[in-house]
Amino acid sequence: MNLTDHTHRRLNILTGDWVLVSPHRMKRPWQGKVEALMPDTRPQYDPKCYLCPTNTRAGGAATNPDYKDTFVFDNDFMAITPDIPTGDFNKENLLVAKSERGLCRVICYSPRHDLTMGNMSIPELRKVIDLWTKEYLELGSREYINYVQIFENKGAIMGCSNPHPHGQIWAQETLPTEVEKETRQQKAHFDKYGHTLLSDYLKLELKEKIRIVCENDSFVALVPFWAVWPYETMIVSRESIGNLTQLNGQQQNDLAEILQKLTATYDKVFDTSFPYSMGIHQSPTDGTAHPEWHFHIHFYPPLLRSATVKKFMVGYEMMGEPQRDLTAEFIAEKLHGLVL
Ligand code: H2U
Ligand code: ZN
Repeated sequence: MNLTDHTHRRLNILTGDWVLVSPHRMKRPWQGKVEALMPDTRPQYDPKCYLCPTNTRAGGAATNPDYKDTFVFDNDFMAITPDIPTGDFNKENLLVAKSERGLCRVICYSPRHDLTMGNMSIPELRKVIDLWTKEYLELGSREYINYVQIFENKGAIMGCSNPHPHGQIWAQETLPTEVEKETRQQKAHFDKYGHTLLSDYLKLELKEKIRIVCENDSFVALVPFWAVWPYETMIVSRESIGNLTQLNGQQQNDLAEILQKLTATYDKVFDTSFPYSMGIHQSPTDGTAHPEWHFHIHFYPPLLRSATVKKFMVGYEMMGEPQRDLTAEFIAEKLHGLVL
């Protein structure tokens, strides 16, 4: 069989899940046309935005300071909270539940309401990375916090409530499902071969060269072989580092650079401010060493054929497994061609 003509399933080595790929259905929606970006009509400051400097937050919860670069605050509507009674619930192993403690924060990337990662400067993005690192360290060092999930929902289509450039942090007691799967897969590989799963994977990708979007001295952005979302990408560190606190100054700058480049490239795909969910996957903060963990960032964008056509995970995908027509290689070539 070959991967460009015949239906096949690809293994996500990070999770152990499979994706069905039907390349013969690939209708080329791409005409090679690159138009100028639509001008962003958002103001630099929006008096009604809950996240702009000096504004009052939703429900009058607090007033934002006149912040000049990044700003972090406790989420006014936390999904996970620190102060709950703890315990287990179990009826005949049929109804099973556990209490979950943690906390949630919101990070504003910039005081400017009209920016996104794709049009922020490298020094500005570096400040975001510095704050992510500080938060990971501070929250992760709390006794009951065993995992810190940093993420961003961008775009109304992703359920993001506000276009002001911001992300979130949910820090909690237990490894959430996706992270637990990735920990298991990475540990099995590390125990067997003595190096991280993603270092071996990256070596192969750099040799094959067909799924690379862009790269710099410290990071590679690629479309993973097992991508589910049409424009899914992953940023992987060249070195086997486990988390943000292990990046040196050069690597922090390189991370800012590749985040800017990748998100700016996304904006060119459909001449739109590209929506996505982005998340940083890094080592758990449970007090034990995690040599198996290899730092990476996932981007899961929902768009399929245009700025308004979304991919829905429905039908077979809900009942069976995710499916795609456009191959990872096809999308990687397209994205690579759009990199400035
Ligand atoms: P999104 O990035 O998915 O839109 O979520 C924004 C978060 O910001 C959301 O979790 C919080 C919401 O609870 N928020 C506040 O904490 N205070 C506010 O005044 C508005 C939104
Ligand atoms: Zn704003």
